[in-house]
Amino acid sequence: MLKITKEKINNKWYEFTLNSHSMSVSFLNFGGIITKILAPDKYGNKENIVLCYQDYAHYETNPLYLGAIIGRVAGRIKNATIQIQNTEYELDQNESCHHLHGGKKGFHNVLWDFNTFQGEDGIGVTLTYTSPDGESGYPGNVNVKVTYLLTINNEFLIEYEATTDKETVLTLTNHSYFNLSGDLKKLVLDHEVTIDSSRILKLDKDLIPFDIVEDVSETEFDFRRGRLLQEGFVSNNEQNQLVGCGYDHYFLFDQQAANKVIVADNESGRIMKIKTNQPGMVMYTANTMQEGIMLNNLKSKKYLGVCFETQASPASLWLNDLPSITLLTNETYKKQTIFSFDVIEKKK
Ligand code: FUC
Repeated sequence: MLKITKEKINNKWYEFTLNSHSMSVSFLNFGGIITKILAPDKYGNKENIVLCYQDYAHYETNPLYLGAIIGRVAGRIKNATIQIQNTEYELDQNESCHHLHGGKKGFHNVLWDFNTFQGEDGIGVTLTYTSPDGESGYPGNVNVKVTYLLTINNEFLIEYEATTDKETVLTLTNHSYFNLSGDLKKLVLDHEVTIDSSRILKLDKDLIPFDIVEDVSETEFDFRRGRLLQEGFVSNNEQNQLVGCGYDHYFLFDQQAANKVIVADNESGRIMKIKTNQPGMVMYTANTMQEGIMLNNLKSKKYLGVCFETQASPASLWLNDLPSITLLTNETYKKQTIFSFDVIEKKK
């Protein structure tokens, strides 16, 4: 029933596929990049529900950050500068004067060691990487372990663990773009999303959070009772318009619901639920996606996918009252995100 396969790609990487009776997840040991998630629709058709490049060579530069592990710090760090115990560290500036997604040599762009494992209820691969002191400007030698696990219950778990030998900052995520229509049949306009969140971070023109919105009630950011993504694409809300008409915002979870996020595509019947012990996530609806890059069967374009980047926000470095991203030498960073897949109603 459960099976792992491993295939050599372009003579330098491995692509692993975790197979259960009803779905499969494929990924590379380069960047831990998820290349495919095949999940059934309401008729039982298995189709790919994440964006992937047609040509594997594109993962080398990965301009869209497709499917990758993001670190050391996911998101933007203002002026590419951090301060830790009165020492200032200059990070890579890879988006004008700012630092984005761990810099040029972020975790999306390194080769990970791997170990496969197989249990009765699940199979998986543990990816490990040691990020040397000073990499991309960050202090501390950091040992990172990311585990991908597929269970017999159609759950895909991502577990993150990290330790450091010097106080540092760290917040990891995965940058998969989901499109539940299957094989990119349509844009994500009528994906219906529910989020356990009443607070978001407000962005400045460089997409850097500068304030907390304490109550999203009666705005396009209130997803507590479910909302179609397109409502934010056409809205007059200045925050939707600022990011290219859509969402690229950090949502703080309220911790009211077990599922922090629920995503449904009525036509295919696919439904994805997300549970996590992360305090929030960035929802990015590919508003500013570079267009024209060949994906599996069509070219990249705006609104072709949606990312749910569960993480703590780097804005905690300059805004009060947000969960910290500091990692101390006597701590182990331990986070988990579980994606579970189902269909709304099975059809014959
Ligand atoms: C997301 C966004 C960014 C960026 C990137 C590719 O995490 O927050 O704006 O475009 O992904």
